[in-house]
Amino acid sequence: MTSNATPPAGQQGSQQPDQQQQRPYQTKLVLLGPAAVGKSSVVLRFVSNEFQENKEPTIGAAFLTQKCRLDSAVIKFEIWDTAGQERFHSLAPMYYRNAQASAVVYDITNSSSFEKAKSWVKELQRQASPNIVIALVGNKVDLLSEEGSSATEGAQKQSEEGEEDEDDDDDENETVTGNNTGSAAAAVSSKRAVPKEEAKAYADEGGLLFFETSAKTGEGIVELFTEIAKKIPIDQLAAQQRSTSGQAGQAGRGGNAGRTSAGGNVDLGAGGDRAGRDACNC
Ligand SMILES: Nc1nc2c(ncn2[C@@H]2O[C@H](COP(=O)(O)OP(=O)(O)OP(=O)(O)O)[C@@H](O)[C@H]2O)c(=O)[nH]1
Ligand SMILES: [Mg+2]
Repeated sequence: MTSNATPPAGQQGSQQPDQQQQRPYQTKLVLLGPAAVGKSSVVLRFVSNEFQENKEPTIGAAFLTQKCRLDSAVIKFEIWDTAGQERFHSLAPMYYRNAQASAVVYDITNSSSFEKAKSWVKELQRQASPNIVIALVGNKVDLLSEEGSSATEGAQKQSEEGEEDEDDDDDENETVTGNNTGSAAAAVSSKRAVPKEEAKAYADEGGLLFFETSAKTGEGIVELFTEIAKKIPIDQLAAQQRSTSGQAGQAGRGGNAGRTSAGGNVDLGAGGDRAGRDACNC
């Protein structure tokens, strides 16, 4: 279920009066990566500071917002959490178009997910905005220290569900869920499959931010979004938002709202109840 989270109490109350008046810079951020690597869980941790062991696969995409307060500015992330199943791949350009930032997520216990993440990075470098900030995110680091955890079972269960979905689509080999199922259950184990140094070297080479995270424990999550926020070129964003304020600005969520309708596959259930939240975990 995505109707999980009640916003943590007290976060909004921590704002200082002068900070409340500071106008946030809207920043479109898209999460990409193969199925079941934890994209939605990373967002859920960031937005609501929660984790679900058995998070269901995203259908289409979900929209959520969260503010991140830096010393110099407040960034309001407008987050598009895309579906990793291969059958949704063709929708992705709708979500990364005009995005200022992207987090490309893989599962550190699944090397195939790292390969797929790299192909998402390539796609972004070819087709997204040239100055997009890209972060490579190796998720599920908690599995390194947990043998036979319930989270492992949860991930496996979700993979099985993902496989059913893919059966409908005759496309089961194209998702990472296929690597996490049945006899390959060991792939979702406590063993690291993607060396940190290798991923970091790849990220450095491509000028990407790099983080290892755990949506389960919260490790690295705030750092991820804070470092992305710091790399957003605020001056450009300000100029852009000034020039469009009389037009697209009136649409609330800006151009995203139009694309949501156009896509027709957006699952707003996960984020709709939080889309207007002002809380900030940064
Ligand atoms: N142990 C552990 N499990 C995680 C972590 N993040 C996600 N999971 C589990 O992995 C499974 C998949 O998580 P999701 O967040 O739905 O993955 P996703 O990438 O959004 O998947 P799609 O929406 O299908 O693309 C769920 O069972 C989560 O509970 C993590 O950091 N650690
Ligand atoms: Mg998801």
